[in-house]
Amino acid sequence: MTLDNSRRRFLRSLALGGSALALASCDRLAQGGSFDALLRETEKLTLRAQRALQGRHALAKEYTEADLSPVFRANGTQMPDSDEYASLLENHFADWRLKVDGLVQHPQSISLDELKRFASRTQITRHDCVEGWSAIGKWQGVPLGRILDVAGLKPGARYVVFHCADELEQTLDGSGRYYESIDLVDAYHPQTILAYGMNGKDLPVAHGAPLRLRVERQLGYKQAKYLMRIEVVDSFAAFFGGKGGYWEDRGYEWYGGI
Ligand SMILES: Nc1nc2c(c(=O)[nH]1)N[C@H]1C(S)=C(S)[C@@H](COP(=O)(O)O)O[C@H]1N2
Ligand SMILES: [Mo]
Repeated sequence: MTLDNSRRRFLRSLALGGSALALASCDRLAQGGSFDALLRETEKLTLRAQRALQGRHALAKEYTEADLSPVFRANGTQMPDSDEYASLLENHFADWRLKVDGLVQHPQSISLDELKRFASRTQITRHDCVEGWSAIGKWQGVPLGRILDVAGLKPGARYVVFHCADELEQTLDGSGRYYESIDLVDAYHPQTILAYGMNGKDLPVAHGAPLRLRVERQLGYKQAKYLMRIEVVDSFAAFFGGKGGYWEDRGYEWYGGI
């Protein structure tokens, strides 16, 4: 019996209900190889059920080079407007450091060269902005989990807050500065990376140079650009509007699941 045949019979037995399924299964038991086919079908059902249950652990779809968008639009800040950023850029980010602090055992100050020496991950994914546009890009960077492991989480750690270089509004209390946050499930997701490369080149300024977050199961506004500091916290209630991000403080969902 061919696989196609056995699949058809399996599906038909499902349509016919329990007793027919029992008969079909016995039939299969007698036939060895086709019983394997039945198992494979069952496995597929289990996988689908698991994915549905796991939800946030599932991988975002990855694409191929042929799918890359010819134009990847830049959105939000495209050049941070500060003297500090201007001088970092002028020096090709040689003086830039990623600070990692908060609820960590070993606070870090990591240069771009050091980041590039960690094993990297490259992924081609689709970016979806709430404003209604999407683009497929290739991202290269260090898994965030690797950096968190180097820093060592302290008990009580629950969220990772990303502090960015750009201000969207000039305010006295700093609440106009872009920031974002994710929980540790997303922080340790294999596709969550600190990206320094885009489409095979250094991350362009318009897209967040020298470093941005890619958290692929979530919407565009979670993909914080111009990273300066990563802070591990037990709550983000004390930051600015208390909702965990610049746009969240202005009404967007904190979990921007796609
Ligand atoms: N620091 C910072 N990060 C940001 C933004 C921003 O304005 N500043 N805009 C967000 C939004 S709404 C989107 S859609 C993406 C846009 O990324 P892109 O410019 O690479 O397309 O960055 C997100 N991250
Ligand atoms: Mo966006």
